[in-house]
Parts: sequence; C-alpha cells; structure tokens
Amino acid sequence: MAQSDGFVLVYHLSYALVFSNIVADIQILINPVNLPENSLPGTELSRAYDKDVAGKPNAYRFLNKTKDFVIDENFGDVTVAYPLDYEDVTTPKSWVLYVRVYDNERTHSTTGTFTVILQDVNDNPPRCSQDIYVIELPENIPVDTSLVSLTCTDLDGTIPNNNVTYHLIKDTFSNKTFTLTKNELKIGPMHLDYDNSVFSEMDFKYTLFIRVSDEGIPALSTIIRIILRVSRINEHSPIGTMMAFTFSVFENSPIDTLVGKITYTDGDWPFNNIQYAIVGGNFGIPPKFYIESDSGMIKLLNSVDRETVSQYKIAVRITDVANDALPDPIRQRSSTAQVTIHVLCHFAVCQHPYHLALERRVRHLTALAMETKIPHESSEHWDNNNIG
Ligand SMILES: [Ca+2]
Ligand SMILES: [Ca+2]
Ligand SMILES: [Ca+2]
Ligand SMILES: [Ca+2]
Repeated sequence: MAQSDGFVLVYHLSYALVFSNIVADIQILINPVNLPENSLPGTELSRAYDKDVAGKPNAYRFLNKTKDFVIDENFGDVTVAYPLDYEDVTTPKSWVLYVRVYDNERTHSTTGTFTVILQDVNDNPPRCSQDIYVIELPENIPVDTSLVSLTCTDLDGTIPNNNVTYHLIKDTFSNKTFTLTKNELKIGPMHLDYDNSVFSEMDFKYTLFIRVSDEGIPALSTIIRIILRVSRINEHSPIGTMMAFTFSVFENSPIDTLVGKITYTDGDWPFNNIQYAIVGGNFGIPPKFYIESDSGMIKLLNSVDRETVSQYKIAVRITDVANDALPDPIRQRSSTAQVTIHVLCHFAVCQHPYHLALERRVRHLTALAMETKIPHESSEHWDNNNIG
C-alpha cells in the first residue's frame, strides 16, 4: 500500500494478512498499517481476530507495553491513544506490536506481530527568519545588488513536505525591476528609477511579496513582505533647447516688457523643478533686465537706449531644486545659458532722415576715433532726443 493512501484505505481493503498461526488462527486486518501523524485518539488502525473460533469469546492483549496504541480487549480493535507528531524527535517512526489472542476460556492463545508505520503529514508551513523587510536604497544602486536573502526552513520530516521553494509575486510595474533567484532577491534587469510619475503615485516605494512554499499536497506557504523605499538622486543637469539664446527689444520699451523666454528641462523628479537667475554679463548698472526665476522670462527692469548700448550679453544660470535626498545645495546641478539681447529702434524713428544722418555721423566719428586712437568713450556723445 502506498504510504500516502492513508488510514482511510484500511477499511477498503478486503484481504487479510496471515502472519502467525501457531494454535489459534489469529489474523489482523491490514498489516502493516500506515498511520498519518496527528490522527485523533480513537482512530481505528486495524483489528485482530481469531478465525478458528469466531463467535466465541476472545481476549486480546498487547504483549509489549505501549502508551501509543490501545487494543480493545473483547473485539481486538487497535486504535490510536493520542495524536502522534512525526516531527517530535521522541516519537518512534514505527512500532512492532505483539498481539496475543486467547480463546476458549483462555485455554488457547497465539501471538502475532502488528507493524505500525508513522506517516509524515505536511503540517508545517515553511518558516523564515524574518517575515517583513523594510529597506531603503538610492535610485542609482547598481543592477544585481542583492536586496534580501531569505532564510527559511520547513520542519516537516520528509520530502517533499519540507522542500522549500520561493516565488516572487510580481505586478506589472515591478515586473522587470526585481529578480528572485532561489532565495535571493536582486535588483534587475532594470535599475531603480525614482524619476517616474507612476512611481510617485506609489509614494516611491515598492511592496514586494515572496511566497515561500513547500511541495506537500496540499502545499503550505508563508508570505514574506519586502518594502523598498527608493530615495532620489540628482542625476541630470538642466538641459536647454539651445546653449545660446538671442532676443531683441525695442528701445524705450516700458518696464516689464517681455524680452524673451529661456526654457530648460530637467529629467529628475520633480520634473523641471528649476530656477533661473542672471549671474553675469553687461546687464547694466542699475540692471536693465531681470529674469523670472520660475518661468525663465527675461523682462525689462529699466528702459534701454540703443545709442547707449545696442547689445547686451547676459549669462543665466539654471539650477535644479530638490532633486536629491540630500538637502540643497549639496548635490544641486546647474547649467548656464548665454543670452544676447539686441536693442532695436522703432522703424518710424530709425528711418527718419535725422536718425539716418545721426547714424552716419556716429559711424564717421567712430572711424575718426579709431584712426586717431582716441578712446571711444571720449567721442562725441549723440542723443536721440537732441535731434529734431
Ligand atoms: Ca511542510
Ligand atoms: Ca509533518
Ligand atoms: Ca537634476
Ligand atoms: Ca533622479
């Protein structure tokens, strides 16, 4: 009989095994018996009977002392005395019981052996040293970094009840970011990435489950939970659509006139969290321009005069904000944009005969100054307002 068939088959087997026949004809239904562990007290294993003197009073005894089994004195039924635990090292795994039957007012007796084999039942789920792990790692940790190495055992006494297997329960988002090999969870094949809007909705944390199962029938399992918090790293510098920008503004435009807009992007989360600041160039004293730190829009702060300065060069620094777990400015990144602003004169003014004459005059004086090496600053000053 297969061991896994269990006790229930005891009553389905119709044959009897004759194992001893000295005087009386003792027989025992089912011998040996496979007894599943944990069987309840009173569970019937088998029955001894005297074939020769059926119908007449008999008496049945165990010859060896056992506390594990009971034989019914009158009917020969063998039952379990109390639940037997296969995993208890003090519990035998098999017994050979000597059964004596007396008949005819005890004038005859005969003895047989009865074997009980204890069967391991899958009654222990795998247990691990830790049921929950809380881990924090920066997003730039290399692929193949080990997250967790599980230590699990199964107390059951036999294979496959104590065969432990590991299964990572994946969702579509974490599918390619983690790999479980046997009991070890690693990052990969894709690396962690904090800079992701879906991940932000997950509060930048993964909750992973590993099912640790045995291979008993039915299988038992334990779920291990791993919470991985990912911390942000500033990996990208702000990037502009171009390195140099050229804008123009009409002279005498009112204050706050928009001169131009610089646009930079930054791939770190929070995306495009950048600030703009003018950091250098001949933007004048007092400054002629200012930049809106959040929008990158350059506007007029003071009116400009083309005849004073016709072209400004400005350096704008673009700096990312709060892109890293470490507080700014430890890992802040920045880029610099070169901005050229041409000051234009209005068409109506520029095409005026006086203005054209003025421009010719300026060019002439400039040429003279170059020839006589007179510093440009000391050349005759012309003012639009003085003409016409
Ligand atoms: Ca087990
Ligand atoms: Ca067991
Ligand atoms: Ca950045
Ligand atoms: Ca980042």
